[in-house]
Amino acid sequence: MSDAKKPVPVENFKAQSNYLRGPIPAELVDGNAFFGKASIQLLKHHGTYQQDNREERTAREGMKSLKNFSFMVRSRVPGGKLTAEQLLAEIDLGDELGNSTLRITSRQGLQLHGVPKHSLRESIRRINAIKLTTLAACGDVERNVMCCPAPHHGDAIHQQLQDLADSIAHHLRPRSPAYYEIWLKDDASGEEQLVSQAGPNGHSHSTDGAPPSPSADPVEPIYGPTYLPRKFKTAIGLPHDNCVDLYANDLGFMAVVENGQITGYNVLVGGGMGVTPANKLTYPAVAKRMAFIQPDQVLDVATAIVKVQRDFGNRTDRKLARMKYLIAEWGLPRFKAKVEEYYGRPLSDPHPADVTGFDDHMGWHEQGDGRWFYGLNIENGRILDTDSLRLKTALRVVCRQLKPGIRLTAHQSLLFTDLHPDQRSTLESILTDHNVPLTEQISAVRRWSMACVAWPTCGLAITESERALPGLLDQLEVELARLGLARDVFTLRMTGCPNGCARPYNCDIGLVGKAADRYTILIGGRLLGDRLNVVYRDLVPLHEIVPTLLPLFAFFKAARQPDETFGDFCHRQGLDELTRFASQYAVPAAT
Ligand code: SRM
Ligand code: SF4
Repeated sequence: MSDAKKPVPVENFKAQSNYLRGPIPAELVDGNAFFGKASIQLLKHHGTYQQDNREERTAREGMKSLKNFSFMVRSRVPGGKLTAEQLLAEIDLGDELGNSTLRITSRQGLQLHGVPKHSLRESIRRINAIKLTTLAACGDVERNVMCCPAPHHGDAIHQQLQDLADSIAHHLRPRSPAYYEIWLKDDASGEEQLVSQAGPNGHSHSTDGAPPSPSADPVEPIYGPTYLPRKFKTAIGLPHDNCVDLYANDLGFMAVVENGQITGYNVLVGGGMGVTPANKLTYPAVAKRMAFIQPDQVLDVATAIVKVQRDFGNRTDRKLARMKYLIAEWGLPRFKAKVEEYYGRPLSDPHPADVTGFDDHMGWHEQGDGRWFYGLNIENGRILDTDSLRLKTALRVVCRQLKPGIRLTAHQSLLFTDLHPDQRSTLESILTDHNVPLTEQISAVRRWSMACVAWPTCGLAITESERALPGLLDQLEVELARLGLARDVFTLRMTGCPNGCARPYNCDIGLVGKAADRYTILIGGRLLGDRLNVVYRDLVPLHEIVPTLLPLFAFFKAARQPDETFGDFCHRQGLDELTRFASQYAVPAAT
């Protein structure tokens, strides 16, 4: 990074904000429906984005188009673990203050959309009142920490992973009191509202980074006054169940399990999906395996890695500021050496264990304690009621009547947990009565797909995604059934722009919005998420995506090896062979 270059404006906004305050308090009460430039950037660290419904922009002759501003409010939920009361309250907030929907995100979080500025404070206060938080759900800090949500109580492992997710989230949270001052202080008494500031469930103990720095910032001992150069994402997973997509994260901890015990973690660094096509220096990356550490080293090693990115990540070009670019610039050995210097001790080489499986946890499973959990597939994570599907109402009834535990998955779906055997049929009846398809009734391709939000609220969307994928899957289901591939499992992920919010660059089929109504088709990644896919076709109109994929499925059907997955098949054949087959493929006549 050249010292001569100037920091980007966001860096100045952070530096001048007095630890994430800036003009937010004044602008919150200025009577406008929007915030200014600095506040917009700072607000992200408080968990909210200024947006507008892009379909409602009205162009008037001679005037700029008018935006109808509203806010997306994201809750950070480590490991996606919630209570029924918390889910109910978020659904209520969506109805009372938002656009009547709630969305489960691809990182086990929850989002309200369409919250007007005058309801922002109330929404954040009410989220804190139910012991959730929006702090650091977005912004240049540690984001929601993902971990496998399956409540397998037959082993101690899953509980340890959840405890670790809670510990990391708590340890790497911003410490500035700005969040509490701005959103939670009682105006009349000046008292802070009681919020969930209790420590985590007690995992490994940590200092605030080793070796202790004499110049540690008094307010933000880990981040300092300008926080990180960019967002930072951590996930914790298991080799046989990489349901959190470890390799797509800045930092991944893969538990190594021997004789039923976690003996340590492989540390993966530098994953990230975002691409800016206009900037040829940007690219998606799967993480690299850096080290093996003991469970009690996790917090300090995580802190050391965060501090290396804090001190050496690029602050002059946000497009190149993620940790993957620092690792690429330095090479892994130099990066590891710097982490060791910050940590204070050498780190072992990675354990040979690696990811071997991926479980979406859908359907019925015994928990190991006599109770059951049920994974319900929620199409693209959107919880809403329509004329035909009353999902939101069904979830309300389930939460009130059965009071299950709730876990959000990294595939935008949810698990109802801790159900007694005699509640199983009641759960299914409630869902069926509200026309909510049971997971078992959903095709494999739909179940293993996901789409990002995109239009109309995402300001960066180029194409449709969430609203386009269901129709595309309708067509694809017919073709896959015709080919006898209806039961094959492969991941299909769509995004409305190249930023990659549904992780489309390491799955079997990625569909990435590139220009109006046109998508890049990527193939050859896989469910395990440890390999990037490659561009098969660019700028394919939405209506031609299924016809473009069809020859590949026909080839797969004809030439696959036993148990070979679609992504592995495409990877083995290579682009030239796939293209050769597709060019000679004649679509069978309809019967
Ligand atoms: Fe994302 C920006 C939605 C997961 C990479 N993402 C955005 C914004 C905030 C658009 C913006 O900056 O104005 C989107 C808000 C849309 C809306 O209306 O809600 C947005 N991202 C989402 C969610 C809601 C997608 C979803 O459908 O579930 C996910 C929220 C997760 C959460 O709870 O925290 C979401 N975003 C991801 C992921 C997947 C992941 O983390 O596992 C990625 C790829 C992994 C990564 O970070 O590399 C991702 N989002 C991005 C990027 C590209 C970052 C980069 O390195 O270049 C942006 C753009 C940016 O940061 O400049 C972005
Ligand atoms: Fe928006 Fe692009 Fe992310 Fe989709 S991938 S939510 S369009 S930023």
